[in-house]
Amino acid sequence: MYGNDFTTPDARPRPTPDAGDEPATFRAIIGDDGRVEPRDEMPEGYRKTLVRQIAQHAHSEIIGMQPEGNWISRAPSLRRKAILMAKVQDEAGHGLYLYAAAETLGVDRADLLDALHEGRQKYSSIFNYPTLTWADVGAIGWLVDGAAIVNQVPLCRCSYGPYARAMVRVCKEESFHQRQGFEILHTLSHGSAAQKAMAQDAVNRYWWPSLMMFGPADSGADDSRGHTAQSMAWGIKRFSNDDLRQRFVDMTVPQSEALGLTLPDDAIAWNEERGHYDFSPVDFTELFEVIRGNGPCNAERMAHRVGAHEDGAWVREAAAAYAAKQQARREEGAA
Ligand code: FAQ
Repeated sequence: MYGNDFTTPDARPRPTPDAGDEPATFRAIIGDDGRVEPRDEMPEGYRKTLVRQIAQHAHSEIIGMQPEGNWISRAPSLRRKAILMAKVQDEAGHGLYLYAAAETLGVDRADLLDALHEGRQKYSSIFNYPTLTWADVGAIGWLVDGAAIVNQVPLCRCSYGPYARAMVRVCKEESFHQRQGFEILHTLSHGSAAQKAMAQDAVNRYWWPSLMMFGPADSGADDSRGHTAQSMAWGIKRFSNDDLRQRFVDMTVPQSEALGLTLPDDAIAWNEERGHYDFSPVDFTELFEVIRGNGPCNAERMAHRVGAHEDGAWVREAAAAYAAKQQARREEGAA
């Protein structure tokens, strides 16, 4: 029901990798649908694409702690508070696995964080929307984690080994996250009229931004736009953004019915011929505006992140000094 495990074969045949100046060993691994490991030869473009995507993903996990962290002190019960704390902590852990995966590509996490703080690297658009009510925590779990799962399950088969392996654990945890969101909304939608209205309002506000999470259109007339074609040729992405968005809609519509909530799109209807739900076109102008920094909370999110990083400088310094002391002791002992 939650759609966290799907095994559908790749949606369309992967284009034959462009031979270009790609090392033969790399082409053989990609051709066999194997895993590229850190010490394997790889084209610079492949390495750079992975650094960009994995860093953006890691940044999303840690910035994504903010909208929900905002509700830890106001969760409506001790049980809800404990669950939410565990979830937010999980997101920090996902950031750590992902920064570690990026480091296997020869970059330093301190540099990646600088790039985030200086606006040279992105994070997911979705975390620039506010969490106005407790129901928003439910909507994030159900819709945002739901979208994250649909996007990330195929990444467990990404051609880059360290990223693919990190995704296996991340996806298992996201699956719990989605269930907690669904449960929050289910409780609210079966509560008082005011609670149900709060749940509906949260879904109304989070629906479209969740569809935007999948990225801009990249099929049909937009087939050659963005990074999708090359990333699919390299086995980094397994599906187009549009295919995953459709999969998410197909999974979510029946769940909304189980919740007794509606999705804010009158065009949603089962299309027998296509075997999918139809839905209205996504407003990508809004997505690009949010990516450019003009979403409702971009400035707040970045200010909070940079402040937290500065406040944590003493911890990093203390850890580095301790590691240096331990290293010096080991060297003394060995001498
Ligand atoms: N936001 O050609 P494409 C989570 C950019 S889930 C911002 O399609 P690509 C869990 C893109 O970077 C969220 N920017 O690019 C959680 C590119 O920019 P560039 C994180 C976006 O990379 C839940 C340009 O637009 N998940 O954190 C977005 O092939 C709850 C063209 O786009 C991941 O990062 C966007 N939504 O495909 C945590 C998953 N979409 O470099 C806390 C891994 C696109 O040309 C609470 N990433 N852009 O300037 C991916 O799967 C891919 O990177 C996509 C984008 C699908 C996001």
